Amino acid sequence: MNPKRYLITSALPYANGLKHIGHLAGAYLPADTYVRYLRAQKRDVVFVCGSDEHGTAIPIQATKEGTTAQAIIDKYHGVIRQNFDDLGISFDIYDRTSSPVHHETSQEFFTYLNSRGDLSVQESEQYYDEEAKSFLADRYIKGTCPNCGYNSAYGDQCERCGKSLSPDDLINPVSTLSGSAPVKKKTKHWYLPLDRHEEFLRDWILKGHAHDWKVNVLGQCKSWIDGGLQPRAVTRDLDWGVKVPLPEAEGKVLYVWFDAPIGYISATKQWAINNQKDWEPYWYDKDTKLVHFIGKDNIVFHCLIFPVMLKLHGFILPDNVPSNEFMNLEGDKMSTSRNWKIDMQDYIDDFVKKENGGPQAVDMLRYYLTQIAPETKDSEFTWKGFQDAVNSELVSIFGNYVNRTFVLMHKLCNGKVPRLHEDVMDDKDRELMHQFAEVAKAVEDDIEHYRFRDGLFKVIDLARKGNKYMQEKEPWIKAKDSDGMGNPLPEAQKLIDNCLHLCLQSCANLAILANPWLPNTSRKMLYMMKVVDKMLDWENAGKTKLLSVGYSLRAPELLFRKIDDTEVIAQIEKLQQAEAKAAATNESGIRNPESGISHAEIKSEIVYDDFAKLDLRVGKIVSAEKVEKADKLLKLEVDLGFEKRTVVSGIALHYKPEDIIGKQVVVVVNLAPRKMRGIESKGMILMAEDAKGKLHFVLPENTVEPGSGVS
Ligand code: B3M
Ligand code: ZN
Repeated sequence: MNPKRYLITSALPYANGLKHIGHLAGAYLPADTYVRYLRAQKRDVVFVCGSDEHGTAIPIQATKEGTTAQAIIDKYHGVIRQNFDDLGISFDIYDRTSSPVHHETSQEFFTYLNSRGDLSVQESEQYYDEEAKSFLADRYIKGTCPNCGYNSAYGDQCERCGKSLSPDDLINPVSTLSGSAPVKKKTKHWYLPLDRHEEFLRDWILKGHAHDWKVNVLGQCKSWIDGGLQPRAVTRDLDWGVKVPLPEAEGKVLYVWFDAPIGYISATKQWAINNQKDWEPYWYDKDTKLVHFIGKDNIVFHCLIFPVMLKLHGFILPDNVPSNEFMNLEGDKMSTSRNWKIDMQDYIDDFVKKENGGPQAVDMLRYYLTQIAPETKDSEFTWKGFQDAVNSELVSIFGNYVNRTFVLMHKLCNGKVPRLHEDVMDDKDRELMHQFAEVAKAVEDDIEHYRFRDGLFKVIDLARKGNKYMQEKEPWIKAKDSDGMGNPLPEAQKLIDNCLHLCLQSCANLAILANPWLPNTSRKMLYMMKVVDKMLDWENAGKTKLLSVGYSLRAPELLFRKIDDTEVIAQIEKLQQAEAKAAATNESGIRNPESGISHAEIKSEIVYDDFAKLDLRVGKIVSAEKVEKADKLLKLEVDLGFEKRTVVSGIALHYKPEDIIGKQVVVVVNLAPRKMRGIESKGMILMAEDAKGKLHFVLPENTVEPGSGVS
């Protein structure tokens, strides 16, 4: 039995900066896919999200940008909301936690729990910055992570290893306000005593949801619960946030992780106000299915802390929390501080807002991000992978199938849906027809169980089967079986009709099935088929007679375009430049207090075996020339003693070709070859980069034989 209604939430992004496609793939795109499916099923669903505008991340960003916290949230709330809109994330409301409704709702929540004795009050010693005269909550304090040794971990979380921390866990803590070492000072705070709810959490999650929650989510919950739950402070000494509604709590606000999830409730209220609906059933009626889509760093808040709050207040609990793992980028973790990321805004500017972009560019990204979704383990975005997914699946399989079907229907069937002649149907026809319902059922099952990657694969596979069927039926060959005047003989025409009738019905099915993932593509197909939106209702999925016989259809339009090699190269260069720029100016890098110079962060620790995999050799540059149409690249010929190799190096802005011939260099010789501007580069030259970004060769002190090893 389906629930009476659905409430779907995506994690509220902090309005402290642009959000990247890793965020999109983690908590927004899967939720949107699910919601589009539910809407097509005509279920009662509300999809809520909004900006998280509290916490220390906001005022810290304001200091960085030399402005106020209010200006920061106004700016990023606007941009993020527009980005989601541009990428087809179809929230019913995108709210914000700075709204009056939210402040009231969170205060009421706090007051309710406090009045019932569900919170405890404790005095404790916390870090305090005497210079800045301020307590150092969460991100106002930094230090070395006890888990991975990263030297810029925050007081609430290590951004490198993802571990949740408290300021007391940090080794060598420093204040990010003044840079000084903090002292300890007494302060009073309100706590949510999670330890009182251990039994409840154990029963509800580890027993109750052992079979329907994802293993990665269950695993994290289990390790938290087994580790012993502690009371969690739900207030902070800060002036940015929702004020604690008690006279004795002057100067304190609710902890951002207390108020942010309540944002789901306030957003629902706001949605109800905007649409003259009741919000209560969505949060009180047990027949509502509440699903939180999040990234893995938010699991503990959504699976342990917020549910305890919800239970105490008498609200319903989430039915599922389908959290994703992380998406890496071109061999490295996505990172905002290192600028190793692709912002939604970047993709929108470089692909969607281009002349050859538009809605189809949106679907191309949605397609690839789903195809590599980190549903069960970390995954990786590469521009080459994006190109392959678009060119060899969307263009060559899906787009091509739909296009061929329409072209042939116009050519061989007068642009009208041909009849199905039962008398000449064969097993292949029946098999394809049978597939519609089969695939529809399987896709439905995948979506209902949050397996969006598998579901999408099945949709593409139906197009693949259609292609194969058409290839076997060869209607263009049958058309040659003619009466001498260019018209196929009646028997041949029947076979042509059957093939194209079934291909067209399968295209209609593809439009319905692809819609949750590729809404723009489905809309375009509707236009080509001259049918209304209603056809996309899920009850039509699997039907064999979606398009009426004799109905004339429009000429085909290409559904997708190919991605060029040059676009891939340009994007990789853009990434590398952005990273280099961040390294030169990075605040989270390592700053030498005497010289004031910042250095890039130290990368994560490796073991000797990782290093030993590198094969470094001394080589000698024997020739050098500029690469056409690439200002930064030189094509070098390097003598390695055992062979001469071509290496393309990004040093053209720093060296003239004629000046470097004869120079000794150190080359990574076992790096996989890579094509740059059509030239295969076999190796990489080591360069030192100074504080101004100028590159210098790394050389042995004395001349050595080419081919000599470096270790
Ligand atoms: N803003 C953290 C994050 O973006 C936080 C999520 C809140 S969801 C209620 O990772
Ligand atoms: Zn760490």
